[in-house]
Amino acid sequence: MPPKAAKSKEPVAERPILGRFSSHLKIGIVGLPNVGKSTLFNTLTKLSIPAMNYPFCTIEPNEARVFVPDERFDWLCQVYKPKSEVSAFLEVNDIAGLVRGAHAGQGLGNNFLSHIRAVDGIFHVLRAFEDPEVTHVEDTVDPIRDLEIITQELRLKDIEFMDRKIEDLEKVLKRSNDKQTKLELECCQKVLAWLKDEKDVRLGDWKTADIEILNTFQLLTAKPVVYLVNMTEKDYQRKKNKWLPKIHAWVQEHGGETIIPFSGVLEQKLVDMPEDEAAVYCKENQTISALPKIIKTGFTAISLIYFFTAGPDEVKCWQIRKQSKAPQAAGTIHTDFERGFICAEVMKVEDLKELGSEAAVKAAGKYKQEGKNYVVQDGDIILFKFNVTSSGKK
Ligand SMILES: Nc1nc2c(ncn2[C@@H]2O[C@H](COP(=O)(O)OP(=O)(O)O)[C@@H](O)[C@H]2O)c(=O)[nH]1
Ligand SMILES: [Mg+2]
Repeated sequence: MPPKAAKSKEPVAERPILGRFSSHLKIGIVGLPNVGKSTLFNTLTKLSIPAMNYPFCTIEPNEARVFVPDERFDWLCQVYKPKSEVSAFLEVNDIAGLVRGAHAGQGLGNNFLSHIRAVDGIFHVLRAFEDPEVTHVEDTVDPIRDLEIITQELRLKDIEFMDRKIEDLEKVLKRSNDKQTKLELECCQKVLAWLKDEKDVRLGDWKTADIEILNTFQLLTAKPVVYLVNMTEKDYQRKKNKWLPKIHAWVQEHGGETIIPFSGVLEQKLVDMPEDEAAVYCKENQTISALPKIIKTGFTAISLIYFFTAGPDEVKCWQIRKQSKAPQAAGTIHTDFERGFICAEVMKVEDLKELGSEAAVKAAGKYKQEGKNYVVQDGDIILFKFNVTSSGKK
């Protein structure tokens, strides 16, 4: 993640983020077999939008669109009491287990790896629970070894990809001495050396030009990762597990991304109970579901944010990629909004909450008109002004 976000009105030119620039981003659940991936997926599915609400897109059984919990959204709905409420969602894919040797095709390896290529971020599930009933492909429970296996597989696949890319580029250069091809080749060689040094692409300090080239490749180790540690209900409840400190140390050494402990059995129990019973259970056992945190962290990890539109008809979260400018954001509502973009009228939920009404926010000078270079911030409430003539041109 970039160190500082553009806070001022004048957008600071942020370095582009590794990854696709799209508002349709998704995260995949990755890990060895029998670590709890599908258990996690199935419990998430209970919090998802039913597939029938998407008549125009195919939702595969291994895909779910999970509601993103948000107090700001809930509050806006309370205030506006709209006829329709549309919250943000995280698209999660359950990907079949990877095994040692996957990069070379073991256990349908290439197939699974191509599923990882199609997602924009990774929930890396680690097994830190013992259960003689549940076998482990590597025979013993050892999440550090598992981390090494998966990371290695993804890296080897990227190395193979870069090797092939470099070969292709060298062929092209033999025929023509094209400047752009040369730049690409240099970038690829740099990236290959990095990978061979056993480092993941997402941890590199790449220049803007390199990131632009890298973003055409969808490398597996370029994708953001959130580590999810599956443990027994008891370990999760007392926040203690013998593997946690070791996992923490490993992750610190390999990029320092977020680690979230959870318990597959607990989550399963909770979704199988009626809501009020689940609440009582959590209170009595002094525990909580980890799913809201997992969903929110995954959403942020893949660089998604959302802005709100709010009124008596509808309160809606519009999800966009971080760094989107106002006209692009408007385009998620309607292409006309982007084409005929005039300005965005923006207020913050916090200001509305504090001052009590739109009029009060205006009176306090906190209702802002922003132009086409405004970088939309998470949680902005926006009203777009646009103008499209009948000829369809601005
Ligand atoms: N004891 C225990 N078993 C679990 C837990 N999470 C999942 N399992 C069991 O482990 C087995 C494999 O889980 P599954 O989610 O299918 O793993 P996947 O292969 O990674 O998708 C199933 O029998 C689950 O019931 C957990 O937290 N504790
Ligand atoms: Mg599974």
